Amino acid sequence: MEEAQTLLAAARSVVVLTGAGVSAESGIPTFRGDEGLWKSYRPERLATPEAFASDPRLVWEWYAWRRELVATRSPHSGHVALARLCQDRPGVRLVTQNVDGLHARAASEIGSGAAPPLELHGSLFRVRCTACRYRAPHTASVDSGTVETLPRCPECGGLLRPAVVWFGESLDAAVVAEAFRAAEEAEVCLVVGTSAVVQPAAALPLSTLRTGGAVIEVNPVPTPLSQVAEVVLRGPAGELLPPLVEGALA
Ligand code: BJW
Ligand code: ZN
Repeated sequence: MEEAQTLLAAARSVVVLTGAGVSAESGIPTFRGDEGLWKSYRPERLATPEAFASDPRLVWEWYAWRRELVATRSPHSGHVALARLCQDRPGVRLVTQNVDGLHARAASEIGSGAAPPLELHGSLFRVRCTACRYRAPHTASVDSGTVETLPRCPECGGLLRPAVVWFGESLDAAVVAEAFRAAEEAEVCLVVGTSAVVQPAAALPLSTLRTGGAVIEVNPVPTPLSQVAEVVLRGPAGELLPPLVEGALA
């Protein structure tokens, strides 16, 4: 812990990459692992454009369930610690694979004016049209009972879909470019709660390493990144991030 605090305290530029594990202690299931969502739902049935094209009702049902779950949950001490780090240190950029919006909620809870997190995989609370370029925030509840009740585009009447990035889809090029720029400039990449297997997100810490920076990993279990990390903190984000950030900001 001390080594991680010292590294983080000394770094002028930091990129933080988070994954589903950072929200686990808020009661939001991760994807992989024993308790993960993929244990009960096959990714190719739900998180691909092909799945949506073949059964939009089923896919919307899954997303409606996750939206409702997230709406009842709150950011925990780990989210708040990261929000504080971003607030106090202008050189820190937060990049998340999560679609739950909890980092932004934590930032708003503490009144942070820091740049919003870069959301690599989109958001559960935005939609886009499958037929035109319409995109918008969307928090209203979705009736996924039948295809007829699914949300429709106000511009063209096309079917709306969650504005998240599914397997085989490209990420927003501007968001990816900004995330890689931050990772390349960073002296430290703090990686929290990701299995580090999904590309291109998993390559971000490698960019930091390539340009001479160091990786700190926070995860209860080993990942492919563990062997290249300078420091590995084994344990849950909610327990480890508050002392890590407190020490780095002291
Ligand atoms: C805790 C904790 C606690 C628990 N505290 N930690 C072969 C090689 C390389 C790449 C590919 C390949 N074949 C295909 C690809 C490309 C593919 C990919 O990477 N696949 C790999 C699986 C192999 N990538 C893509 O398709 C991406 N697009 C792309 O590459 O475009 C170009 C292209 C186009 C066409 C063809 C090929 C390329 C898009 C990826 C989109 C990912 N989308 C999802 C769903 C988003 C929407 C939704 O949420 O529904 O994003 S999948 C899912 O995985 C979600 C997550 O953001 C993402 C990453 O998961 P994450 O966050 O790491 O979660 P977990 O569950 O895996 O891990 C949780 C971790 O937390 C664990 O380590 C726990 O130990 C830990 N943890 N409790 C701290 N309390
Ligand atoms: Zn439309």
